[in-house]
This record gives sequence, C-alpha cells and structure tokens, in this order.
Amino acid sequence: MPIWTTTRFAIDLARPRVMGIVNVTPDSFSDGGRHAGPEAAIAHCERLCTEGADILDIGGESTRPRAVPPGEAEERARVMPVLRHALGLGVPVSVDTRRAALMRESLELGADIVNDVNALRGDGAEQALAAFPRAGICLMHMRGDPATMQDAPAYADVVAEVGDFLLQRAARLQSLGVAAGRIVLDPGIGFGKTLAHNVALHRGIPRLLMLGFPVLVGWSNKSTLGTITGKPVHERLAASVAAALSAARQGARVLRVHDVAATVDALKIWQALDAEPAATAAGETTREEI
Ligand code: HH2
Repeated sequence: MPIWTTTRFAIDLARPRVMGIVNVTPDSFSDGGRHAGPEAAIAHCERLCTEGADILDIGGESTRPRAVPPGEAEERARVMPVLRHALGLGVPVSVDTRRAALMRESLELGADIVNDVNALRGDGAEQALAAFPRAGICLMHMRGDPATMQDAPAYADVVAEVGDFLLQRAARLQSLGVAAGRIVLDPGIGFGKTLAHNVALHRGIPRLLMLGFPVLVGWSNKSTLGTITGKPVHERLAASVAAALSAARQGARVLRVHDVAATVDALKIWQALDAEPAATAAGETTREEI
C-alpha cells in the first residue's frame, strides 16, 4: 500500500489523490491573474478544499514556456501569506518552487511537500529538503528550463530517458538521507516535450511505476489537450478531466489539477463503476494526521 510521507500527513495513495493548483501569479498559462492577490488566493484554497482537494499546491512562479521568473522577494511575497493560511485548512500543503530559500522558509513554516519542476537541481535545493526529516518531495522532469524547453525537444526513447533522470534524482536524494517513502516522481507533461512525447509518457506510466515510486501527473489545461481537441485554454475542462482519469487508470496516484470539483466527481464515478473494490474501501480511511 503506497504511503507518501509528508511533514504532517501520511497520504495513503491506495486511491488517486487530487492536488488542487493555487497559482498566486499574474501570468500562469491558464489561470494567471485570477488569484494573484493573497485574499483571492486564500479564498481559492478554501474553495478547493470544499470541492474535495486532497492536497493544495501553492506556486508563485509561472513555469509556462518562455515565462520570465519573478525575483525571489516577489515570489516570497506571493507565496508566504497564502501558505500561512493554507496550513490551517487541514489538508497537506505543497509549495511549487524552484528556489532553495523558499523551500527552506516554507518547510520552516510547516509546509508538507515541496513540488519542484527542477527536481531539486537548483543551488542548495537538495540540502534544503534533506534538512527536514519528514517533508515530502515531488521530483519532476523538465528538459532545459521554461525559457527554452519547447525549442525542438528530442529524445531517442522519452520514457527511458525521463525514467533514468527521475531515478537518478531520487537516488541522489536517498544518498542524502531522504527516505524513499517521501519521494514521488512526475514525468513533467509539457516541460520540454512534444505532443508525441507527452502521449508516450502517459502510456509509459506503468514503466515509470516500475522505478518503485508513486507517480504524479499534471495534464490540467495543457497545450497538448488543446492540440488534440482544438480548444483554447479556457475550454479544456472536459479534456483535462479525461486526461486525469486516464492517468489514474494508468496508475498515477496524484493528479495535479485546476478543476478540483470536476476531477473529484469523475474519480468517484470511476471508482464506483470500475476500480477494484479493495482500492475503493481503503481509500475511505486515508490521510491520518501524524
Ligand atoms: N505543471 C505546471 C507547474 N507545476 N508541477 C508538477 N509537479 N507537475 C506539473 O505538471 C506542473 C507543475 C504548469 O502548470 P500551471 O501551474 O497551471 O501553470 P504555470 O506554470 O503557468 O503557473
């Protein structure tokens, strides 16, 4: 039974968990500016919890292709007030950042998880995480950085290359004393990948699971869904829910989404109609506070 060990919560991944996205940014690709101020972002956290989010993921930097990162002080000012409030909502809280200083400050405040699209390759990031003996970590694969990642990405075998990278990053963290149960891996849909790469990675989730770690996937509103459906970013709800459900069926255990209510309903129906009874039953008694 996979359990994700995080600062305050042991998250039972027997059933897929929904990670609700809180972008405290003016420029995120799908919800930029919608909750850029702390009050709106806090209200959004509360709303996502009401809708059934299992985890909140708070970020102060857009990592969409060609985004210009905010300064450190700006990112801190976006994230910290929202994090402080979110930590009182009774769900695990993740901080989506590439900056070691912000990781440290967030973990000092009590954040449960660090979600790093850069897989802790930034200066001091590994040490920041390793200094907190229970914090959870999501290691994501990204080719290059947001400024350049969509410039003709190429792989010989995308699943093998992404898998090798993630396994190496996980091994490196384990060598610094981070227990395997704290680590979740993410193939990084849309981060230095074409439509064909994203589809191959999605179908390759069972291969990634053979690395021995739970898998998190974030398809929500991404451009591959727009390419397949012909829909602009604000009309990708159905596509996002379908992709999340399909990821769960492939074995992903954390689904990072903007539209929590719709995803939660879709998962409930899938579980009631399709999933193994054992998984459904175990899913009801999850998330013990520790
Ligand atoms: N995608 C985005 C940001 N962070 N983290 C993980 N682990 N996996 C992802 O797929 C992922 C992520 C991009 O989506 P979003 O946060 O909505 O947009 P932006 O980066 O423009 O704020």
